Amino acid sequence: MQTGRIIKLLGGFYSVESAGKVYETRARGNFRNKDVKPLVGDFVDFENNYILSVHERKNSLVRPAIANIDQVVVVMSTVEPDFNRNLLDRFLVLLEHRRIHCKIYLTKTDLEQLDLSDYEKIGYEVFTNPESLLLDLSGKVTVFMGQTGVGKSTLLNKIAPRLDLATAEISTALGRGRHTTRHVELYSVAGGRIADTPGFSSLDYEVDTIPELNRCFVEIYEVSAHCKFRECTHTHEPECAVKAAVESGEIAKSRYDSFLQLSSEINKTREVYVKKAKKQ
Ligand SMILES: Nc1nc2c(ncn2[C@@H]2O[C@H](COP(=O)(O)OP(=O)(O)OP(=O)(O)O)[C@@H](O)[C@H]2O)c(=O)[nH]1
Ligand SMILES: [Mg+2]
Ligand SMILES: [Zn+2]
Repeated sequence: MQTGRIIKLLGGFYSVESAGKVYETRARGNFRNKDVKPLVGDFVDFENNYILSVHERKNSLVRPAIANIDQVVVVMSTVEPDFNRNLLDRFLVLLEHRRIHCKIYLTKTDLEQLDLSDYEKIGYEVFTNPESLLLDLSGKVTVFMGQTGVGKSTLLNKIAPRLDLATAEISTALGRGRHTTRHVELYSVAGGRIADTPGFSSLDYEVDTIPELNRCFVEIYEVSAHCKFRECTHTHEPECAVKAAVESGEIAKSRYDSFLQLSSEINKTREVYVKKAKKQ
């Protein structure tokens, strides 16, 4: 029996790397934890090209399906597709929820500039050039996520030209509703591993309670300790420290707006759920 790490999933085959060699394996036969589907990034025990078991994960994502991630770089473009603060906040909420360290990379700054200092202020590193990002990859598994067409594959090709990943004109990528990048693979780059991922058209931020949403907006969470009510929703309550911080400009209005929008989405989903439960 050997232990290794899954670095690629393609056509039902898991490529497992062990001691510098890559083995093509499958997950069936005497696979022990059948309820756990092996993911790229998983550490596994395998024998005769069959995965026997999956080691415990430190974290994972559903889309892309990758486990044991050290950091996610959320890739956003200034234009084409247009920069969207609400979408960025949805990414950040998902990653805070999954407790995965995240950074922001801004592309297409040659076409338009954008000031993201409000995100830096609340603790998210913002990158705009491949060189500084390269320094940050060693010893880590870094996953690049972002809407289709923002330039994830283009960025990775700049970081590691030998990858030669397929890229597409934005019109083609968005127009046909298909993604240029299709499978999940961890590439060895700059002493670490990186994964390009397919873009998507909608994002599930997975949070379904207001207290958890509160925790996932890091600066709102910090300030909310000073709200009069412990369960403050930062909407109608008196002596709300969050609303005061928005008014004073300490909390960005756009972040507060995202918080309110996601709150109302969560409340709506819960209402539907409660109604259904009552009917039964
Ligand atoms: N001007 C400019 N164009 C860019 C930049 N980065 C990417 N592009 C263009 O944007 C288009 C989409 O780039 P891709 O790298 O394929 O985007 P992607 O995020 O990998 O898209 P999916 O694989 O579909 O998720 C291509 O035409 C790129 O040439 C940039 O920094 N500046
Ligand atoms: Mg791509
Ligand atoms: Zn409050």
